[in-house]
Amino acid sequence: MIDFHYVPTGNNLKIAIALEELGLAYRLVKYDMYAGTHLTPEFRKINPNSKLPAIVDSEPADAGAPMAVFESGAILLYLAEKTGKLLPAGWRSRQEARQWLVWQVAGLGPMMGQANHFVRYAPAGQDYAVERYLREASRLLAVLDRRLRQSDYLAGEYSIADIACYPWASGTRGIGIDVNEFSAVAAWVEGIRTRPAIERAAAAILEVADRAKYTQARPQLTPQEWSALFGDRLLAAAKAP
Ligand SMILES: N[C@@H](CCC(=O)N[C@@H](CS)C(=O)NCC(=O)O)C(=O)O
Repeated sequence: MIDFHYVPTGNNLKIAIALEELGLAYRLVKYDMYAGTHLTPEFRKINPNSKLPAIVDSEPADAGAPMAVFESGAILLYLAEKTGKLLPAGWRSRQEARQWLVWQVAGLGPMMGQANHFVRYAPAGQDYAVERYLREASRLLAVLDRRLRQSDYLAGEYSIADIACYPWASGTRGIGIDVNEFSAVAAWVEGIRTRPAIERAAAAILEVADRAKYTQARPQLTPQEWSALFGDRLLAAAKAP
């Protein structure tokens, strides 16, 4: 059994998709990032970075103590290694899958994440930051588009690299980018969206009430919520003994 610690966002959808694609048994442990319910010493033992997603596998490969894994890219690699699936068998394609996975967690995710912050959460008037991150998000989507014009999937066959990129590429509307500007990305998103595992994953973690809460154009946070998400409370949780 795998405990899947999550909040209903794109980084977490990656893990729900992989768990569903792989048919692994999992138990959902939900947090409220606006309320800061993950900012506890208990959760920091699972993820020293206090972010979601994280998993705890009670049946690890070494038959030892339960294994906690954090960082969505590391979790995807862990699940692929555990099952021997969702990573190409061929050596060269496997290198491709790893490269696109790391590209997503080091590039597409952080840049779109910053675009999301400055477009949706930051006080108005941050034009430089908005333009900088939107331009970078568009550049990265153009890189993805070029790759997907050469290949149906990022590593030639459907893999954890596609699963990592999908939630971001399918969620560009939130930052005001029309995915149809990138026709190969749009076609690839549509192809993935109709996979049964994607529907099951979305149904498992993206409840209707949460979608409204997390996808508002300009979320109006209370001072307490802002502090937990971006402010002193977030910092204090990391510094706490
Ligand atoms: N690089 C991390 C990013 C994780 C992350 O930023 N998660 C967000 C939700 S998408 C979160 O936990 N936010 C709450 C917080 O920052 O306190 C990963 O890929 O797992």
